[in-house]
Amino acid sequence: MVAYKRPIGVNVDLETGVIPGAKKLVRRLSDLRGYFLDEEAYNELLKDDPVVYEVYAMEQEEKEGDLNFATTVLYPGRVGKEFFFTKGHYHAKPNRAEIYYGIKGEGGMLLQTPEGEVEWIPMKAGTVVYVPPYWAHRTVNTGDEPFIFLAIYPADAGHDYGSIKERGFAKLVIEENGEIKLIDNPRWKD
Ligand code: S6P
Ligand code: ZN
Repeated sequence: MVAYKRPIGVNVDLETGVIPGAKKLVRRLSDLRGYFLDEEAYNELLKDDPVVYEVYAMEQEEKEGDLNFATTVLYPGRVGKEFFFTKGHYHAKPNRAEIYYGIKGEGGMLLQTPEGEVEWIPMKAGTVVYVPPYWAHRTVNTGDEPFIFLAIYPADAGHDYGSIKERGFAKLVIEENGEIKLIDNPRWKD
């Protein structure tokens, strides 16, 4: 006999990204130590320790076949030339895919295979991004207002932050002379 769970319907606040009843996670700059290239700029900004992003997650038990969903509110800002970003991760079960949907603001997603092949997908309200199995993914706020999006992912996907924390992505997303640029990450090692 199947133990039926109850369906859920919630309204995401499209201005703030809040999902009523969701679990809230806050990531401050101090949670992102070692992630940004410019350590001097990082330490200077750390005096205020700003919130870089918040996640509102509706998560189920980590079982195959079920789905989670979560909004992320990624604040505008930079550490040196680098735009604020989420930590970025592979899934602990690396073959699990994911869908993102842009709600507000502007930014993009950096994706990377374990071999270091990188893709950059610009995002704004209405953009749907398909994250294929095996690709690490990080979102970046390239605008001057909060960048808000919804993610839908398998409940058993999990997060593997380790290799991104150690090596980062092969590309950095920076602002230079008023332009958004992707440059090689000097700390990236194959
Ligand atoms: C989960 C999904 C998102 C991120 C969130 C924060 O699979 O990709 O909900 O968890 O955007 O990013 P991160 O890299 O700190 O988990
Ligand atoms: Zn994910």
